Amino acid sequence: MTPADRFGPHESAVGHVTGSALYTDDLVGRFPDLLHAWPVLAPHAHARVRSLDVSAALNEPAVVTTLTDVDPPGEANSGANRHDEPLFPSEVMFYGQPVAWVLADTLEAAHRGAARVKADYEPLPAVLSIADAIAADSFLTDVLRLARGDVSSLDATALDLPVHLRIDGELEIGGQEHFYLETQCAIAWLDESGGVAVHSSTQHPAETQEVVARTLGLPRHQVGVECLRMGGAFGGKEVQANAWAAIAALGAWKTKRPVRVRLTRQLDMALTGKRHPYLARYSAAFSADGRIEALRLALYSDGGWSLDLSEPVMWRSLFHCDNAYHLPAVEVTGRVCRTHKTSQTAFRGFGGPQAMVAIEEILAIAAQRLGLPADVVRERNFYREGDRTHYGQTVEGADRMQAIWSRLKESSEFERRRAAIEDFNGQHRHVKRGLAITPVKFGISFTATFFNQGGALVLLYRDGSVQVNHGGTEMGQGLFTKVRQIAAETLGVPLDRVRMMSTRTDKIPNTPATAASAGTDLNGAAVADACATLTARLTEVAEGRNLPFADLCELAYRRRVPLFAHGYYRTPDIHFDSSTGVGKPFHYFVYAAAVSEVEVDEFTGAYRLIRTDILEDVGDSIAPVIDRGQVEGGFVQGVGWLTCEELLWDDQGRVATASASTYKLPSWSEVPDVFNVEFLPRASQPDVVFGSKAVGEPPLMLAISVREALREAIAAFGSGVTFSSPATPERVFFAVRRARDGAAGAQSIPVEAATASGSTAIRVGRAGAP
Ligand code: MTE
Ligand code: LUZ
Ligand code: MOS
Repeated sequence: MTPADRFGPHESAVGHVTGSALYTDDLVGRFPDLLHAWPVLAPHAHARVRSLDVSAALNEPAVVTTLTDVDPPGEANSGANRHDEPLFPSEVMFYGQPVAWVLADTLEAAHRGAARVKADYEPLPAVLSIADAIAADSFLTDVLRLARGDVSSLDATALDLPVHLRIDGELEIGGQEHFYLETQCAIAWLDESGGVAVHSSTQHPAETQEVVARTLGLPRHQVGVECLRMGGAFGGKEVQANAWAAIAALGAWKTKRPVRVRLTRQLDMALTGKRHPYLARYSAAFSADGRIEALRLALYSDGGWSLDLSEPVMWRSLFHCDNAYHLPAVEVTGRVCRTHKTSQTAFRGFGGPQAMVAIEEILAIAAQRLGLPADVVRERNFYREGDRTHYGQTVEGADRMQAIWSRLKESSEFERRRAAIEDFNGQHRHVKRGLAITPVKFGISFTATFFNQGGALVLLYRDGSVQVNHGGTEMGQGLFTKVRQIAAETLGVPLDRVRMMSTRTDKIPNTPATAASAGTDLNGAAVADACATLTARLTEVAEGRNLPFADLCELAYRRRVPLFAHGYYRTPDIHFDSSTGVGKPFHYFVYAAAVSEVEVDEFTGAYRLIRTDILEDVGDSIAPVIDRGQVEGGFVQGVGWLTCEELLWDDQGRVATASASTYKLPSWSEVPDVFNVEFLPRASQPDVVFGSKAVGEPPLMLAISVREALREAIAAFGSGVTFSSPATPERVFFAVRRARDGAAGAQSIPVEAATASGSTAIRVGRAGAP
C-alpha cells in the first residue's frame, strides 16, 4: 500500500457499474411470501380522527390485514427524542399523514385496500408558515441563545450612537427536498430464532433498532437491523428511516410474514421531512471600513409537526452564524416553529447553511451601502489565529482560511476577471455578469458530545483475508472506500484482501448516526485502532522475520493468538454546556472558499454559472477521488438549494412540489461551465485519522458564492437589492427590475415586492446612514 494507492478504485465500483451492488429493495426477490404495505393518507393538514373503519379494505382480494393503533404490542411512536410521532395518530398533524396501513400480497392490492378504508375527520385550523406560527405562538422549542459582548448599540433608543452604518432586515430562506435516488425502504421478517430482522435504508441502524424494539415492546437484543448501503441519504435518513422500518416490523410481527415498506417518489416527497425553511431577522452595526461591530440575529425555523432533529439543527445554526468572521458583539437566538407540515429534518449542513446565508447577506448589504467591494468587507472580518468564537472555542487554523483566500484569489484570477467583468457590464445593457468569493468555516463533531464515538470489529482469516465491520453506513459518500484504505494501510495488505461488511447492529452496537461529516473520523479511527491491535499481535508472532501476511496469520492461529479485534474511538477534548452557551463543541474546523461567476439576462431572469473555482482544506486526503466527488457534488447540491429548487406548500398544507416535474433539481446544465476544484496542499490535520479532514457537508455551503455572484450581477443593472432564497429566475427577474428602479430613484435599497409565489420577502428598512 503506497500513497499512490489512495487513488485506488471505489470499494463498490464493480457493483455499481454492473448493477450487482444491492440496495434494500433489491432483496424483495428473496422473500417469496412477501407482503406489501400501503398507507391510508389523511386528506387534511390538521384534523381529529373521529373514526376509522378498515373492514371494507379486508374484503378486497389479496389484502391480508391492516395495521392500526390496536396492533402494536409496544409503544407505537417513532419520535426519536421526544416520542412525539405516533405511528397511528388520533390527531392528524400534516397533510397526507398515514393513519393506518394495509398489507397485501401485491402492492396494487394494498393500494386498493387503503382506498377502501373509511376514515372520518374533524378538520382543525392549520398553521402553515413561520409567520403564522409566530403569530399563533406555535413553537416546538424554547428560545435557544448564544451571546457575547455588548449589542446595546443596536437598541432602538441608541440609534443615534456613533455607529457608522446600521442595517436592519429580514431574509426568508427556503427549504430543500433531499431527493435521494433511493426512496425510503425497509423489509422486516421474523428470524429463525424468534427475533425480528430488518433491512433498512437508514443512516442510523442503532436508532432504527431502538424504534422497532419500542414499537414491538421487545428488548433491543431481539431486534437486528442491517443496512447494505443507501442510494443517497443526505441527512434524510438520519431519523426519518425509522417509522417505515417500524411499520414493516409491526406487519411482520402481526402476520409472521416478511413485509416490505417502500415509498414511491411522490409519497416520499409528500410524507418525509426536508431542509428547514428559515426566517432571519437582523440588526447589524458596521464601522466605516466595513468591520462588523454588533449583530443581533433572530432565527426562526419551520420545524413541521414534530421535533425530530430540529433542536440540534438550530444549535448548529447558532454556532455557524459567524461563518468565518469574528463577531465582537453578538446575540443570536433561534426558535423552532411548529407548523402542520412534514417534520423537517437533517440535511447536509444541518442548519449551518441557513445561518451562513444570513451572515453573508448581511456583509454583502453592508459592503454595498459602504461602497466597498464585498470581498474586502469579508476579509476584513476574518478570524485571526487565536480569536475565539462567540461560544468560546479558539479558532485553530484561522491562518488556513487566510491562506485559502489569497491562494484562491490568485488561482482564479479574481482581480483580473473583476476588471474584465466591469468592462463587459459596461458594454452590455441587458446582460450583466457578477463575480463573488465566499468562505466556509464548518465545525466538525456532533454538537451532542456523546454521539462522537465509533466502533469496529476486524476479523483476520487464516489465509490472510480480512473482514472489516464498523458502525458507519455507506450512502454514496465513499466511507467504505476510505475505511478500506485505512484498514489496508494499517495492516499492510493490498486493498483486495479487505472486504467491507454491511452495517449491522449485531456486529457493532449502540452506534451514532453516520452524520455530521464525521463518518470517517469516527469509524475510520475505530478500524485503525482494531488493525493496530492486530498488527501488534502479528509483529510479536513474526519475531523480526519478514513473512507473507497469509503465512503470518496461519502461524498466529497455530500459536493460538486471536485473529480478531475490536476497535474504539472517542473524539477527545470536546464539550459544550448549552446553559452557559460556552464550550468547545467542535474537534476542528474545515475551511474552504469558492469563487463563482454568473451571467444574468434581464429579459428572463435566467442566468448561467460560467465558472467556479474551489479551494478546500481536506487535510491529508485518504481518497482524493472520493473527496473531489464530495466537493463537486456538495457544491452542486448547494447551488440547487440556493437557485432552482423551490419547495411550495399550497393553502391546504399540501406539498405542491411533490415530484420532479414541479421541483427543479440541478442537473448537468447547472454545473459550472468551468469547474476547478483544488485541495489545500500540505494540510495534515493533527489528531484525526491519517491526518485527514471531514468533507461531506462543508462544500454545500460554497454554493453561497453563486447567490452572492447573482447579487453582484443584479446590482450591475442599477443599485443593490436584496432577494430571498432560492434565487429562482423569477426572483432574479424581479430583483433586476428593482435594481433598475432603485438606480433611477433614491440611494436606499428598495423593498422587495411580494413574489409571484405569494411569499413576502426581505425588507431592508430603517438603515441608519452615517
Ligand atoms: N454523499 C453522497 N453521495 N450521498 C449522501 O447521502 N450525505 C452527505 C455527505 N455526502 C451524502 C453524501 C451528508 S449529509 C453527510 S453528513 C456525510 O456525507 C455523511 O458521511 P461521512 O460522515 O462519511 O462524510
Ligand atoms: N446530527 C446531530 C448532525 O445529531 N448532531 C449534529 O451536530 C449534526 N451535525 C451535522 C449533521 N448531523
Ligand atoms: Mo448529514 S445532514 O449530517 O446526515
